[in-house]
Amino acid sequence: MIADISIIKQNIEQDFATIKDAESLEQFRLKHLTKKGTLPVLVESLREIPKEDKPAIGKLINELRQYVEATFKEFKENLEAEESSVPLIDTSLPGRMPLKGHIHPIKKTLDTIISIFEGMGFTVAEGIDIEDDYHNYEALNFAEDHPARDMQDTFFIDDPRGDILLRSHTSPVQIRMMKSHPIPIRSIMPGRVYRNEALSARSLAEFHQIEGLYIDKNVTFADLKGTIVAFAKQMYGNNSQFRFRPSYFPFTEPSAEVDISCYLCSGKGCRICKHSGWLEICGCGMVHPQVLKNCGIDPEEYSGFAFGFGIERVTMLATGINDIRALYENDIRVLEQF
Ligand code: 2NM
Repeated sequence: MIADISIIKQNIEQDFATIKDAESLEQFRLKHLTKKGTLPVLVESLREIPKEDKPAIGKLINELRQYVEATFKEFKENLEAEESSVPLIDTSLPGRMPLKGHIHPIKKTLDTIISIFEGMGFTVAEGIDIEDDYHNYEALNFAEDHPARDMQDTFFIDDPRGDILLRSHTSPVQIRMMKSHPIPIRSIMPGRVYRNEALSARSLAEFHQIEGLYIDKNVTFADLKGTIVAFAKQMYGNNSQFRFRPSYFPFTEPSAEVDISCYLCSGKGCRICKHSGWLEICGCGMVHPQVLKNCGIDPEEYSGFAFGFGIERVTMLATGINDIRALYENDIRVLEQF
């Protein structure tokens, strides 16, 4: 019997050596400590031991039981301490950065244009998107039968007054400003405009313009030229070349369109500038005397210039995006490049 106890002790010691986690600890408990386990069975077997041997054997069994129970407790406590000291998060891993939104390229262009003109003393004015024929066309000297008024180009709004429309340019803001604001006026007017055009890589039915207006005594075409060139050099770089070409708008006389030397080929001619070396950037002119009169300003006393850009077009030149629709599809793979 004494030999048996010593073998049992050896077996249990071997099993202690296999305890390495909660699972092996439980295996040990099931095998040796539960009701049918090695230790209780051994204690139970004491009954069958002859009376005279009981004190000695009983002592051995008791010592074994105390040893096993104490050692098991030790294993259990060590494992629990180990488990609670394992951190739940690995602070050495690199962090996962949250997706951060950023400014849309159209808004970025707008902000840049605004800050350049603010630097030259211009204020920012905004108007309304739903206008009437008078402010969008008539006051701007568009003849009654001017093709731009045609249903093809203008989104008319079904309204009993009959002449309500979505503004086709931001010029009505300038008309309202000239009618209500004391002179001098030096403002830029950014905003959304609407034209009933077929959608393509170059044009959308809804886009953004920024127009500018300067009215005072003795404002000349030289002031217009100086202002546009000062703006464009800040926008496109000091080395850019410019040219003013005669043009026609009903609301300015004389009128001009401004080209900048192509940013890609510096004027040598390439695909972007259609081999002309020049890119058109804006339209401008001296405000037509009739428009000043329509707004209650005496053209004998005052003069002024006005200009207009398409913000999408400026953004396309700045970013190299060559399809205007890409600015509206909000494909994150496009947007996150700018
Ligand atoms: C342009 C080009 C040239 C313009 C003129 C006026 C107003 F109201 F003063 F007559 N507003 N906007 C103007 C002139 C706009 O955009 C291409």
